[in-house]
Amino acid sequence: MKRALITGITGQDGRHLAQFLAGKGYQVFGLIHGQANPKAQLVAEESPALDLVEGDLRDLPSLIAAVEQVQPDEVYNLGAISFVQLSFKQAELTAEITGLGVLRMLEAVRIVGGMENNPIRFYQASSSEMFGKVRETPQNEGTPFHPRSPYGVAKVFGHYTTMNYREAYDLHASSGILFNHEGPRRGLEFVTRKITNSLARIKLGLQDRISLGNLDSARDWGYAGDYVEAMWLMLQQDEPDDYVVATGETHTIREFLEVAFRIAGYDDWEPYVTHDTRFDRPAEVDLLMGDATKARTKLRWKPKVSFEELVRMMYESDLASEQANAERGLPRR
Ligand code: G4F
Repeated sequence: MKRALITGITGQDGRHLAQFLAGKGYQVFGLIHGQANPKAQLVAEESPALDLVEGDLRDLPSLIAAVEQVQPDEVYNLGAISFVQLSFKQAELTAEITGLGVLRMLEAVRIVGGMENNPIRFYQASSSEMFGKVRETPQNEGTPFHPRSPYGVAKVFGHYTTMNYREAYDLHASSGILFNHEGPRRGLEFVTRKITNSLARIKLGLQDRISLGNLDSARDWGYAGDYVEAMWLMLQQDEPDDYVVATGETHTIREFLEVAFRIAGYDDWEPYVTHDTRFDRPAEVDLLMGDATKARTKLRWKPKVSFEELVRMMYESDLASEQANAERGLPRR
């Protein structure tokens, strides 16, 4: 039985990946930090066979102890401060966790090492935010980086550090440059889930409007459940490498609103949306669109869920859960 250690186990991708790997017959371990982490119960319920191990991306000894305890075949480093807007307010903490956390996890893997004939394989969650002010469209593995946020800068550090450990220590260390990936498990702070959840509440008469920032930026949005398969495929290759994971389609926030409101049975979204400058960013990423040709050809990976199916899935899930909450008499937010 293969053993996998996942950091960021309580996040959207960690939860999807834990279930995906369990389905492949892995024994899955999730790194969890902090006392009485409120999300520990949720992941334990979702993935009953999952083992939680204590450790913190700010604390190298705890990471070494976790890797020693688990003796993983594969480590997936998904842990990060992943909300771009927060990274502007907590830039140092973002550099510490999203950036230096990668270095510490790689050190733990290098120090513990794994069996001589079966060294630990490492996956780094790199991000399309590294392309930032894009130099070309679509973006591929060779497109230069120009990050536009402390989050993007920290991800570039993590990306190059992973590459350096691969070259310097011969680690089987790969990076997935994942474009935006969403789904019903997405946090409510991200724009897609904020829209589908607010829309469900508007439909149920629980809310009047959605306050949003910049509606003109465009993103390449895929389904998170599809993207975790690409992570796993990277670690099954003989050679480590970097891969763009994307749909190749891009849509503005306006288009997302149009599709979501149409699915919910509205002709026009504009009366329900107001602009709030609090959601504007000091520096914006205007357009992301990925070219995943390498992942398609080398990994034989392709996304299964279309943009419209993704929006529908998220809206229907939010409608069902908001309806259930309303029926249970939970207080209005
Ligand atoms: O949903 P977002 O917060 O995602 P963003 O910034 O693209 O980052 C996400 O994807 C990255 C991959 O490219 C990941 F690396 C990262 O961890 C994260 O998962 O914002 C999307 C767009 C932005 O242009 C933002 O300015 O939506 C715009 N937006 C407009 N109004 C808003 C809002 N974003 C948020 N979160 N909230 C708003 O009210």
